[in-house]
Amino acid sequence: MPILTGSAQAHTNIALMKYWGKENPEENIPSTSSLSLTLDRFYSLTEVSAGKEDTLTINNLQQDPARIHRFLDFLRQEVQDFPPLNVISKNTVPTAAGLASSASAFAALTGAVASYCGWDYSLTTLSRLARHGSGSATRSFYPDFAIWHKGEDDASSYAEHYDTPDLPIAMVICEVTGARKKVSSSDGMQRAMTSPHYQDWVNQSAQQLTAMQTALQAGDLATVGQIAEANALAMHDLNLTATDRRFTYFNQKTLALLDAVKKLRQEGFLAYATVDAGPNVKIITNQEQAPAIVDRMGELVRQVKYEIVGKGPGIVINKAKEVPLNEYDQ
Ligand code: 2P0
Repeated sequence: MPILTGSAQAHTNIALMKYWGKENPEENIPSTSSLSLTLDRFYSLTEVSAGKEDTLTINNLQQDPARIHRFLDFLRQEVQDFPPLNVISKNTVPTAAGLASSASAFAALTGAVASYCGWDYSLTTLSRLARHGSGSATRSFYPDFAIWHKGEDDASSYAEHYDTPDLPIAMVICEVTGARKKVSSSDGMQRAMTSPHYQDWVNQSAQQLTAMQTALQAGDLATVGQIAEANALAMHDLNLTATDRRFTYFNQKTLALLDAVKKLRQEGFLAYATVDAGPNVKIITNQEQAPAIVDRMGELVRQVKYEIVGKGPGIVINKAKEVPLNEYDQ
């Protein structure tokens, strides 16, 4: 007997303007709009088919399905009922090490369910739905740049493609450790919101977003990098100055990498840093300089894995297909 499978592939994204704080935690509505670059190298390829209960397998390992189960139940109530699903995912993103694995994971899962159920929704609708699984997933539906409009309610908080002239942007991922992060993004954001600097962050972020959009339209990658670095450091300042359980994602290597990026700039490189919910640093640069940056960073900070990434594609949602049971590899 054949079984019906739905599948989708979504690439991860790195925010140049961060999402860090929720105006409405129940609905995952953020306090700020954010803007990201979709990456070419890291993605989630997810397949779903009916099972006895919701299960999750990532890279051939069974995982706790609690979080995807909550999200699938949300979709069942919000959109349409569907049976319990076996979710099988291939994930090339270092999981939970601050490389935003939940972004590609929840975008691909939303796409796979849409494929399975035959939903013919727009990407903005799927982006809005994916927001309930993970905020950063809203941005993983689009190629190149995406902007997540914070909105003010469920209907208005979703991401869309952000069109720019063809920019030679590249990133150098400086991977310090593949270890799981200690403070989840949701918990980190909750703590960050207790910082006395929080309202300033929200106000400044709106101004930075406008300036970033101007720089992107002008193809001015130095200004894009400058704003992204300032925005990321302000985000991490919130964690350090939280009045409720202050913390940091930085470790010694993170600090060494940030220093090295500054040094590279003094040496004339186009190099600006951004850091997410983990110790890894991502250097914003252009395609031409990226290989020399890898070489120079390798001299300055050792025992770090350097990888060049570029602009990535939008989500691919496959048509559901019938697979003979004996070919179906679980
Ligand atoms: C971002 N991050 O804009 C920010 C910057 C990490 C640092 O979005 O609670 O896993 O699931 O909505 O999407 C990571 O947070 O958080 C994230 P939830 P998510 O990329």
